Amino acid sequence: MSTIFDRILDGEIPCHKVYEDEHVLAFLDVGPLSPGHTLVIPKERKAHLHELSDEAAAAIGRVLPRLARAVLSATGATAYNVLQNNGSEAHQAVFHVHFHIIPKGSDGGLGIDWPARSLAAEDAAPMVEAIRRALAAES
Ligand code: DGP
Repeated sequence: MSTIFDRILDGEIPCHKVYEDEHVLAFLDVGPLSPGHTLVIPKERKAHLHELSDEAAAAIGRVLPRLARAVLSATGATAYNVLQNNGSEAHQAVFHVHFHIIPKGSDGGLGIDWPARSLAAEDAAPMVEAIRRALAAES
């Protein structure tokens, strides 16, 4: 299914582009939580992070720190969040993978509800086992 970011990639609608390479495009969020709020997207058209190829994921990882430095430098912020939502229950609205770089400070930023619980040992052991099994099945 085509998304608004596909249309940006195809040049059908404009964006305030800050960076582009063979695999990645970055542009300002149209509804910023703070000045400099930037979206970083792979050119690979996948809805969720876990669907990305290693190549697209590596390309994003390669430029994220550089883009974060540039956003900090441009805004004067010293704190920021990198947010990446997957699934509508997790607040994803555009179903093309994207990373938010959101400066945090007196001029706004991401508000986070973080309802932490305690990790019980009897829960941790089977969870580690299940995740390791899933990882092993991937390779
Ligand atoms: P998310 O909830 O993680 O799926 O965030 C989607 C973000 O995309 C949201 O912060 C607003 C932004 N957005 C939606 N449509 C457009 C658009 O047409 N242009 C730009 N630049 N940003 C958009």
